[in-house]
Amino acid sequence: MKDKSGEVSRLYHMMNGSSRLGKLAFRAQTLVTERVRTLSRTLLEPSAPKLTSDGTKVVTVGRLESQHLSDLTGHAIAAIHVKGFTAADLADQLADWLVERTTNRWRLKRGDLGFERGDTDFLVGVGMPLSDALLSEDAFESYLDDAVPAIRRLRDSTTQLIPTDRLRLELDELWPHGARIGCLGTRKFLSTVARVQNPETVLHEEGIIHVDTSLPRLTPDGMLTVNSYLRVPPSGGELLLWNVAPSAWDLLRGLDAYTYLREYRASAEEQQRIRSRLPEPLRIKPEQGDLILFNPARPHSVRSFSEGTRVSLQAFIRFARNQPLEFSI
Ligand SMILES: O=C(O)CCC(=O)C(=O)O
Ligand SMILES: [Fe+2]
Repeated sequence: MKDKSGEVSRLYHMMNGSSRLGKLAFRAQTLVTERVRTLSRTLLEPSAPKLTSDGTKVVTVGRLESQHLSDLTGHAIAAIHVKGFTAADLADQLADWLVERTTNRWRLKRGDLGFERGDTDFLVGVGMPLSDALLSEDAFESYLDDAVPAIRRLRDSTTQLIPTDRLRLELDELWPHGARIGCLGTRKFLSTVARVQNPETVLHEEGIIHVDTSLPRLTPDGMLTVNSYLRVPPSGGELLLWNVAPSAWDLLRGLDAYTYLREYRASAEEQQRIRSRLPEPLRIKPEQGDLILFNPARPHSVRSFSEGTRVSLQAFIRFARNQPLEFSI
């Protein structure tokens, strides 16, 4: 451990509840989680009310503009689908390079059994996903140590501008306060992870419905997820996105479902229970080279496919009023 008394240690312990402040936060979170768990058991019963759609749509465009970003961060639209963001030859080149280097598997929660390494939706070619980085302080150190080398390995695999970098440049131009990579002190976060999915790595036909932010709501400050699709299967592999959330009434009724969703519940039964509380999802079919941005506080999943490979670069981007966009953990 390099930095026991430093910022990494503080952040890690804050997130995992071992500093005094962290312990308090952790205890409060545990109490709320327990309360919500009790509610979940009742509210996820078949008679519980469904969440309703807020009517927001996917906007399909040829180029990203400022208006699209303000509509997305203002929750006026559900997603931005940018067609042909990455040229096919570059997408192929990066996908080949990534498929060769793919090693790790993600961890997912399976019922009450806790996190397991094993059958999960994604394999990882570059960078460490947050779920792995937060397993231990050493893992978090390795995540930070490897953040810049990892993106440089990907960048060095081609002479062209990789989609992660192009997106960062465009966001810097489009967002009033610019865009940058988030950091902890002087150490940068990772600006993308690479994901490789094969038919056998996708757990359920309709994927695992989940949310990626701890806040069970859409707020003026929040997070976006962005995916660059480098290779897609001939059929299947759609992104399913549930445009539920903004009304206070929906939030109250939906709190149970959101907590459940945040826990990446992967058993077929749990997925079915979540699905039964949601309306029909929006179905987005990415093609090679497309880029899709949406708020991962909205439930989403990736549909299964029976042949081919699905290779994508994914990043989380935090947004807040009067602040730069930040590529983040
Ligand atoms: O691969 C995708 O289409 C979406 C992946 C996902 O879960 C996310 O971006 O948060
Ligand atoms: Fe996600």
